[in-house]
Amino acid sequence: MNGTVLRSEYLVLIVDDEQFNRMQLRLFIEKEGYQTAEAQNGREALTVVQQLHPDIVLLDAMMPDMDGFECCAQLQSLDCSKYTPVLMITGLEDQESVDRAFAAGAIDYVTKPIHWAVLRQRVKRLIQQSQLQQEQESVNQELKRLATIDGLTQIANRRKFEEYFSQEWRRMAREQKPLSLILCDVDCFKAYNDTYGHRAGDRCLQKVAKAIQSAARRSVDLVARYGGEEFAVVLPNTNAKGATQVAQAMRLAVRMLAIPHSNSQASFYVTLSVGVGTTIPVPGSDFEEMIVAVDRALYQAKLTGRDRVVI
Ligand code: GH3
Ligand code: MG
Ligand code: MG
Ligand code: MG
Repeated sequence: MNGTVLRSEYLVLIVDDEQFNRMQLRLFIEKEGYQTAEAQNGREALTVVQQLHPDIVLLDAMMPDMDGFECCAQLQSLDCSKYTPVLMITGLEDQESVDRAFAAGAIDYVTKPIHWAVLRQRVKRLIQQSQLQQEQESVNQELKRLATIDGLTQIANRRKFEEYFSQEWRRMAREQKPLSLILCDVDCFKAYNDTYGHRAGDRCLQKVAKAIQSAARRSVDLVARYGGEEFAVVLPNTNAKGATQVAQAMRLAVRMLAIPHSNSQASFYVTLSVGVGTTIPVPGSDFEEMIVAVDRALYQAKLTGRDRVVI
């Protein structure tokens, strides 16, 4: 962290009920190159934090109309400030006050009269740490997102499918509502690769994934790449009729891509075989059986000529 250059636009919120204290802090903080905002009590501080999103809060403990301890606790519970460091600056030196401040979520504690050289270092370090923490947080979120996405098609991967299907299985069991599952498999895809090459096969899978995705219209529907040229679709709160309509729409969407396939046994174009199943899950039961049943329906679609939906 040494050598990190601080942005000049960092905003420090100064919260103190005494105007003289605020002024003294402001002059010092601004001389250090920060911007400042002020609040006279905890309640005002909460409002300012939500409006201006300061990078750090310097918080007095004893103030009328919401003291520093209560304010600090509330800042932790706000989405916009849960990572904002709170530095308590107070005349209270007793153990109970120190304990209360840390219990409320303060990240550090400085007593009055202020040791300015120490305050300077603390403010700088706390802002740096909080910036790093926020960067780390967004990297973690991105990694989490990437772990659920298939690299080739950019739709959900099998891991995401299993997580979502199991979650919706339990939810539909609780609510005693129908859950539908669709499994799709591209027809004669080995022959497609053999005819047009593996790279063309990859591009075909990307288009097929998009077409299937476009036929799943609700935000709760999940389309995932289940395996090589297989896709799984989770349709919560959907009965057999609804699921069959979605399945037909998916089959048609792929057919309408009109991707030529001269060596398919089913058509002159790339087509999809689709298996559909619907059930109201029994609470506590396993979802594996449903996957097996829908896979069997898909197999029937293959046996009976491909490019079709079987329930
Ligand atoms: P069926 O109609 O019975 O499903 O026949 P099929 O040829 O589609 O089925 P099979 O399981 O024999 O072959 C699947 C093929 O899909 C073989 C495999 O190389 C290809 N495949 C799987 N994943 C990918 C991929 O990511 N890219 C490409 N280009 N091909 C893939
Ligand atoms: Mg005070
Ligand atoms: Mg297959
Ligand atoms: Mg296939």
